[in-house]
Amino acid sequence: MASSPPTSLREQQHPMIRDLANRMEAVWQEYLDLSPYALPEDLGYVEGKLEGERLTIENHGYQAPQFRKLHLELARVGNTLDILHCVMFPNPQYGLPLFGCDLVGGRGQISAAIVDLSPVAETLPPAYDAALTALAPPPFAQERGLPEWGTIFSPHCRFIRPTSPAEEAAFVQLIVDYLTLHCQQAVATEPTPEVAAVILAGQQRYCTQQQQNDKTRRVLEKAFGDAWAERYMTTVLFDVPTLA
Ligand code: BLA
Repeated sequence: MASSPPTSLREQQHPMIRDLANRMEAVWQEYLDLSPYALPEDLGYVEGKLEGERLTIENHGYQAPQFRKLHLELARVGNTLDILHCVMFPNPQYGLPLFGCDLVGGRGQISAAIVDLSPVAETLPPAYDAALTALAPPPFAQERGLPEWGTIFSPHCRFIRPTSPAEEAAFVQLIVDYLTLHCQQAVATEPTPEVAAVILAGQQRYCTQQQQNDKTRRVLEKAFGDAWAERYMTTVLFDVPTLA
């Protein structure tokens, strides 16, 4: 199943996905001291078949002192489904929330665009709350309701279906604003090893809930089978570290 990428997938993807991928990597490079993160060897670039259409997944992994894993995934099913998935997992010595976003679309229309800074404790650190409130993001025409497993998200979570290129651009900017705020907060945070167990428990809860997203699981199961989907969801998308 593993092979090497022909050309960068993002060049073929929906413009909102391409723009966001480029801008997120630029923010990471601006603020963080990046080094490569090794994904399981056979899972960096993968191809499968979903209902006769080719599913291509391209993973980008980095780490930084504040983050044990920065994961940006681009995926495409034939010409029908385009996906950008990103989660930033802090090192457990840092009392930081989880940044996550997902763009899902097909046939030229993004149907789901979600971003959040999700707390690993009861609430977000106060500096985050204040800064996210101050962003005062614009209203979007179609707000979407969160699924049942979405209890992990903060009150600042935004989930929409963009209705125009202007809304797509505004939501990309909102994601970049959340990401920039997060990187600025992260580099200003000192490690506090005594919080590691609590932070890990919070990350564990986040991953357990995300693994219940049947829409993601179904796409992966149909292309690669149940066992592969389970391994992918628990080792690449939402793996939980143990205390070293
Ligand atoms: C929704 N995710 C979806 C949908 C699909 C995927 C097909 C349905 C689209 C829609 O309802 O319009 C598929 N997403 C994938 C796949 C991958 C992926 C295959 O990332 C990766 C290979 N999902 C995340 C993260 C968040 C997230 C980090 O991976 C949030 C921070 C959220 N995706 C999310 C939510 C939904 C969704 C909340 C809507 C689920 C629902 O309405 O039931």
